[in-house]
Amino acid sequence: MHISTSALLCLIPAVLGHGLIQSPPSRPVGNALVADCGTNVANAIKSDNTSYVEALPPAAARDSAYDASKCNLWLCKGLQFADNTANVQTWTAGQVVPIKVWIRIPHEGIANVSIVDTKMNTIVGEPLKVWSKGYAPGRSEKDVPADQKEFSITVPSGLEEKCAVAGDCVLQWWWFGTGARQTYESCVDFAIKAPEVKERAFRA
Ligand SMILES: *[C@@H]1O[C@H](CO)[C@@H](O)[C@H](O)[C@H]1NC(C)=O
Ligand SMILES: *[C@@H]1O[C@H](CO)[C@@H](O)[C@H](O)[C@H]1NC(C)=O
Ligand SMILES: [Cu+2]
Repeated sequence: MHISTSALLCLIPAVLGHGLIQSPPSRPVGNALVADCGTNVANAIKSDNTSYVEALPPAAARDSAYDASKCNLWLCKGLQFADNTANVQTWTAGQVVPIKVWIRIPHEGIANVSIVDTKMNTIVGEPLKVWSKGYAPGRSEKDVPADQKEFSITVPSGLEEKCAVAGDCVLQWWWFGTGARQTYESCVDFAIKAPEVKERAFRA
């Protein structure tokens, strides 16, 4: 009875938990999250930072500090760039970036890794990675295929302006467990550096 077991697992606070990006470092809980999303949301994420997004809107609704204009719970779980400035990655177009995901409790479903424009809240270009089925099957992390936990993305070209400033774009890993009907999100902050101009490529 896989489905009922995992449904039960979701209800036991001690084993709540699902996944996040471990490497590069993903957005953590911090003061900016408390200020923009409120203590209830911050505490919910603190108690299990791998847990699902659907638990957060009810927590926010009971908190007068929650400011929907600054805290989009459906983008990076509301986690804020200001809390992750120490971990900004600098990437160039074409760079291959290894990603490591921690899947604490699997729930089979769909997933993708995309660059999101944080002001517009829209995906920039095509998703860099898509699993249209069969993501995170099984009952424990060891059941999950290795290439769903460790993979790499290639930094697209053409983002030198849009994503030049860290915080304007984010790399978001997004996973939806179709049976559990739960969404997981984890975000890496980065800035795109223009490729180095090759000096003296041409000599007269
Ligand atoms: C998530 O929580 C674990 C366990 O408390 C902690 O070791 C890790 O640093 C946290 N990661 C993030 C991105 O918040
Ligand atoms: C990809 O992720 C976004 C969230 O960033 C989600 O809204 C969308 O449905 C996902 N698309 C696919 C094809 O998985
Ligand atoms: Cu669950």
